[in-house]
Amino acid sequence: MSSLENRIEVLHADITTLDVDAIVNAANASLCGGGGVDGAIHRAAGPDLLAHCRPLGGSRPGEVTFTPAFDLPMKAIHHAVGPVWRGGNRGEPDLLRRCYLQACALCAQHDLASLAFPAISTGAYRFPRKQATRIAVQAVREALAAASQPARVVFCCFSESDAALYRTTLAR
Ligand code: AR6
Repeated sequence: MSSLENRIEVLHADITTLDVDAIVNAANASLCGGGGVDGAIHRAAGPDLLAHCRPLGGSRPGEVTFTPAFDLPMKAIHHAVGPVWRGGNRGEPDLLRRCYLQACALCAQHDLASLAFPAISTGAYRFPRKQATRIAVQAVREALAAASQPARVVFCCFSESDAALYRTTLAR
């Protein structure tokens, strides 16, 4: 297996356009779509995704739900419900960390070689970006060290400043 850092990549892109086996959605607890990256993923995956998600009955912060990707070219979507930032003393860091760990664990379960993450909770859910990035990098490093799948993880950033923050954090 190649070294840990060779298995991690930072891209500035729309996550729906990536060539990976699975993408992570920054979903809400309803799993029925919303704005931000969730809206973009539901639009690109088509109405069958919502039809599939509705009967699932929702999810909870820190949990990740596996679905097919429907009209998207990936094999799967991992719907992570990140925590809403409420000051940081309500378990937000641990809930965010669990999203990253569980999304990686689903790749091991389903034999998916590559996984792309958006910056979960850092948009509408207002998690501070620097802290969220540190948590994301640390959790992904831990998951990659423990398993051969996913072989490759992409941190998919929607702005160049987010991508720079990930690169700096990874360089530490
Ligand atoms: N590709 C990659 N990243 C994106 C894309 C995209 N197409 N679009 C936005 N981002 P957010 P949250 C980035 O708000 O904070 C939704 O309404 C964005 O710039 O999408 O976890 C859900 O339904 C930011 O860096 O997710 C929930 O109700 C990051 O994705 C709520 O928002 C996350 O921003 C979840 O809030």
